[in-house]
Amino acid sequence: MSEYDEKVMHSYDENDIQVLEGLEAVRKRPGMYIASTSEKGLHHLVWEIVDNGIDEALAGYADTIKVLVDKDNVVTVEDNGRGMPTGIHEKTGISTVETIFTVLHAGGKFGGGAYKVSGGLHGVGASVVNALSEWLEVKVYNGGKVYFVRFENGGHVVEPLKVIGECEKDKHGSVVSFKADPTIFTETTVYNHETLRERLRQIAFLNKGIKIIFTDLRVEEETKKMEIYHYEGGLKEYVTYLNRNKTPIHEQVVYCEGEEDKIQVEVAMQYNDGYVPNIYTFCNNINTGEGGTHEEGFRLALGRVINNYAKENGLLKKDDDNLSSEDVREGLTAVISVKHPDPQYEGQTKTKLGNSEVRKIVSNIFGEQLQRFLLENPNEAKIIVEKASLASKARLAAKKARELTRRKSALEISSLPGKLADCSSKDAEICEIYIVEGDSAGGSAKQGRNSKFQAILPLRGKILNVEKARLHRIFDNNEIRSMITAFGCGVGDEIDTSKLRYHKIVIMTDADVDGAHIRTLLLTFLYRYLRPVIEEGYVYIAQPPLYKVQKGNAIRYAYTDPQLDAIKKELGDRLNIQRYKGLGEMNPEQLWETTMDPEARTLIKVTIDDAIEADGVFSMLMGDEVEPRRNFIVENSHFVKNLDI
Ligand code: 28F
Repeated sequence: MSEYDEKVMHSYDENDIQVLEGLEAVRKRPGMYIASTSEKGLHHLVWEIVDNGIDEALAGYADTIKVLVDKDNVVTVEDNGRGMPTGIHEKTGISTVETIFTVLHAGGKFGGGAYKVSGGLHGVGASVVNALSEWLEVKVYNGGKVYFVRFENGGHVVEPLKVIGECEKDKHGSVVSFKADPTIFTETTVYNHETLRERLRQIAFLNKGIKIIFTDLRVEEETKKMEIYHYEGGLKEYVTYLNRNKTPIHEQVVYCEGEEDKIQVEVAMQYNDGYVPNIYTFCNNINTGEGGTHEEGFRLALGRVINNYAKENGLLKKDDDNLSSEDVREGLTAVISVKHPDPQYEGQTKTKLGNSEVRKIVSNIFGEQLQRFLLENPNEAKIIVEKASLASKARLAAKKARELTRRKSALEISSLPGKLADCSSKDAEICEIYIVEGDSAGGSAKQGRNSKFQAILPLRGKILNVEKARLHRIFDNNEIRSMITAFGCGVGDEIDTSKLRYHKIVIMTDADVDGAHIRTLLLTFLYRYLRPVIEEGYVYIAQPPLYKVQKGNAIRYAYTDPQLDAIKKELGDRLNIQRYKGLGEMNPEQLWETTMDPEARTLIKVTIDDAIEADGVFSMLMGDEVEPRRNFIVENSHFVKNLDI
């Protein structure tokens, strides 16, 4: 018996030892209960507690959730609901509050039948948060009393629940504060402000009427310390927000909601003048990134209703081809949210909704209300049908262009782009391809590289902004065709990353604003048409140095300004400092030493943590509005990191 168990025995009877053994299991194998013990897992702790407050609000008893992060990364979550029950729990013999925080899955097992709506995917319960915390405190306000309990070292109660004071008779609610255990979260116990902010705002969009007040005391600027998310319009406002950097082609957001067999359905959508669809789906407030039956139901109804409307109103001739499902989604921003008492998740990442009954329910509810919207708003209806008809025509042209690309890439080696200096190895795992801006930098890279495993593809000038071009123009573009054929993994729906010829795709551009722009264009293209390549971690950004510092024969490179300062301090005076304006200024050896040599270089891996936010950022960077873009570039000198893409 470990010391851990012994301590437990002094204050608990047999049943409770089991309880605490449960929490010890969580500490031994946290990965079984939360995604990981990295930054992502750390944030899971917050979502777990916030979800419980949201559940209380969805049950109709609370309308405000406060989330506070203090300077030491202690998180406090508060709701104004009924307050966790303070009486003795029938099964455990301890207060229900303590039970909730010490019994695994207490919410489900001991629950009073009301289903948990939020969470779903993580939904592991407050006890897991307790188990993984250095300390955790709960306060309950109810009936004019303030109750309090504190746990330490992964869920050991310090003293049972007790009354510590009085409050106004009509005040009620629950407050949970905790400090994540640094011996579990060894990578970091520092919360990411943006991650918290984005998800809390999203939760507010997904649950109309609930007010979420987010305070982060680590933020320096006084006016930015607190933000309130509160959307009476719910998904309608979410769609307006998602289209904020785009140009909508009709004013009103289509909105519908309904319920059937305890399944709640909510849909909002609006077309913009772009070409890519942005359809986001949720079940129980969790983003179902792989889609599923709710999305299928939505697609079915969208195609059916728009085609029927178009035919009945003479916008489409009787023997014209139907508008395809793709056509009616062009430039569509939509959010589909269902709340389901018993969701089943499938797919590689378990983010695909599998419940088959949902397909029909969404299709019926959304279909009926979309039809009514079109009948009541003939102007919007006309705009929508015209957009889809144009898409249909463009689709046929694009098909031809795409077939051309595909046929070319089928012609093996000879079809590889002429500008590509390929590597000699054919082992994709070790192969790298550098996408380099400009011929002169391309020349240096070709001479400086290790040709065994490093291929160089120089691109000429600015590449096409795929956000602003239809498919056939994209596939007509030489730079884009070169990349697709060099990568070898296909594109769009037909992508197969197992065919990728290089497991590192490295974007190497100048360290100035133009370079940043080209990098963004390239990332936008990859994000829109080769997203799995980013998702599976094959895309990197090279970091060329900003300065060369020379003293006598010694040469040092600085990649950032602080680094330059450090080198200056170290080497003293009489330095010769050269600022690199572009890759072209480096000779091949320098380029190899500083940026391409795997032993010495730093590569930044591009990740998509939140594709929804990333989309907004791309649209903003690539869209017509100049002002937000300028602000963004000014505020984010290291923007790739902040972009989180
Ligand atoms: C800061 C996080 O966790 N809020 C919560 C309640 C309210 C009840 C409850 C919670 C019933 C049987 C499990 C009150 N009165 N915020 C929160 N607010 N849990 S968690 O009940 C717990 C379940 O066991 C509550 C009547 N019924 C339920």
